[in-house]
Amino acid sequence: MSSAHTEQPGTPPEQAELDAVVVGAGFSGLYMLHRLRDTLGMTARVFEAADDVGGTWYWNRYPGARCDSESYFYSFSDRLSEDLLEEWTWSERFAAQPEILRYLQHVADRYDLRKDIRFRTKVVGADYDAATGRWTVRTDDGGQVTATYLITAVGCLSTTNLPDFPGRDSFRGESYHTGVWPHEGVDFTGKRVIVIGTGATAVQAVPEIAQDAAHVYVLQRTANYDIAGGNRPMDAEDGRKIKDNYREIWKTTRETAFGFPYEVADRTALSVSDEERQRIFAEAWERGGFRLGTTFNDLLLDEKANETAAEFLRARIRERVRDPKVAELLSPRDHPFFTKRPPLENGYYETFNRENVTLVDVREAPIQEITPTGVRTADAEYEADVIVYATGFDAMTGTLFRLGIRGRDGVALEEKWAEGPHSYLGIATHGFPNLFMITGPQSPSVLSNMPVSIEQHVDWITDCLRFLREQGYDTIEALPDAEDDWVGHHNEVTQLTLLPRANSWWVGANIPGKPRNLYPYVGGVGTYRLICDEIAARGYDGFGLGSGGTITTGQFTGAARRKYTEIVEEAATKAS
Ligand code: FAD
Ligand code: N01
Repeated sequence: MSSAHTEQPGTPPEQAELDAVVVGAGFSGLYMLHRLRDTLGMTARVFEAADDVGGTWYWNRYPGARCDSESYFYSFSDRLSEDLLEEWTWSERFAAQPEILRYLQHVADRYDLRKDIRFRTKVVGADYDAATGRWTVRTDDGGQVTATYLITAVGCLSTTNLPDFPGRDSFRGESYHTGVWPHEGVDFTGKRVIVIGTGATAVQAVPEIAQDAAHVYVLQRTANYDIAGGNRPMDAEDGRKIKDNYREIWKTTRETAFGFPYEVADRTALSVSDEERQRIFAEAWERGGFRLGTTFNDLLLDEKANETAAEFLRARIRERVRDPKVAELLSPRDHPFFTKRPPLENGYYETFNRENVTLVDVREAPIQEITPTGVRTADAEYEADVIVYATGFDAMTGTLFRLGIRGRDGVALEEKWAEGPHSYLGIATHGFPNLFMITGPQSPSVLSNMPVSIEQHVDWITDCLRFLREQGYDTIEALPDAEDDWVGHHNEVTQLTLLPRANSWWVGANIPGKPRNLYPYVGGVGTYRLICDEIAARGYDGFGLGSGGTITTGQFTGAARRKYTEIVEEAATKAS
């Protein structure tokens, strides 16, 4: 298996006493470092396993990789800098990986962030010492630093999932996981290629690979509802319009349910006639991107409403794929629309009209083993020169658990969360004082346009650290009652939606043995922000506060519960 990671000789291992350690140098780690250092004047170090900034956009270099939030809001907002918004112009509606990586490199340079980032350095352990109230963080180069605050910026999708197929290592050809793609690229010209998986990654990669390969076998276990992407170049006029309106755009992203600058329409799917519904779907389809999901407010809540969107999408597949049997195989029937993350596609379905592309149903005839020459399924053998694993990630907790975090009394995070995440707001968890998790499980995270959620968490953490300093504290810990209350609310909202119905990575179903829970919070980005703000405004309600590792004050009044109830009642009304 090839990897993008390049080993280079490092500088001597670090030994330092810091205010904060941040793990990860993607969107989250870069912005967090800027805030810690330049807003709060703290000493901070970022540890990053890769040899450059970028996170997702450093690792995922497979052909066709691009964002599916539109670039103009898949970036830092006016919270970071209005000048940067003015200065940077995106070349495409959905920028490709190299351009997003260049953007993040530009941010790192513009804010002089690299000098406090230690690259090629993996965090392998973090122990909380209750006697001193400090974290000791160990790195794979033998380094050891201590810090008052430990902030994870490790991303939700940064640990690859490589299924343990029998014989996997016996394959004599080349094999790659899309999430650790080689920097030099892969030449598919004239090669027979097997792609395993049909998630968002495969949907981007397959059309590109098919252009060069002799033949591509696409091994599909679950058909997805792919939405038209509608990518196109951005011209100067597009750029100007966005720049002229950025304040309004960013304000909207912070208030809407998914962190996009589109409002979810305030109507239910069955409240309009069939013709009207089709017209609304078709218009959203034409505009491309996730707008289709915002056409009606009950698509995630009501099965009948959902089925109208599902059938609209199946009809688009039938129109575009010539062979009716292939079209049917590509049409999802086993889960509601948007209960698995819908990929955005740009020509994916037409790819199956090519003579050199074969769709293989590995639900009907599962993969049995990887052989030296390819893949054997229950009913056939497929020979290949290259196997591409587009098999996704051990999302949300996969990377957090690999950090080796131990809180009070040496309890490991994975022990505490053995039955699934148990957090307060997805940011903190009892027993792990001064640990903050940017886009942690049970926060909106992957159910949102992530830069908006990342900025919200980073800004909230920054305000919290400032508050602690101003009040003479340096220790903060989620209280058990507050955490139970949050988890209870999280589960209640989840159960009102259709999301538990699908075997998605959102519920951990892609990883054998992973506890089945909804990992992201589905109550909405805008309302989640209000909850977090209210908790902060009440002196960090639900958190214990103190100094040197000792909590001396703090209570849980349930101040934000009013908001929880509103969210649940609103969802219940739409669902009925
Ligand atoms: P990441 O970008 O994942 O960065 C985390 C960093 O932590 C990595 O560089 C990793 O090397 C480092 N790290 C992890 N563990 C350690 C360790 N132990 N020691 C040191 N370093 C460590 N989201 C959207 O909202 N819109 C999109 O269009 C979109 N497109 C995506 C496309 C792809 C292909 C993928 C995989 C994800 C996409 N996402 C998208 C989600 C994306 O992950 C986030 O938008 C965002 O990039 C996350 O930034 P981050 O900084 O939080 O995490
Ligand atoms: O991963 P996935 P991904 N045998 O988990 C299949 C973001 N992203 O890398 O559905 C056979 O979605 C699995 O099958 P099934 C985005 O958030 C965004 O594609 O479990 N098949 C599935 O088809 C996205 O959701 C973009 O039945 C196996 C596939 O592998 C997330 O990253 C682009 C298998 C994995 O799909 C992850 O996307 C890319 C097995 N044992 C990614 N194990 C944008 O466009 C797994 N599969 C912005």
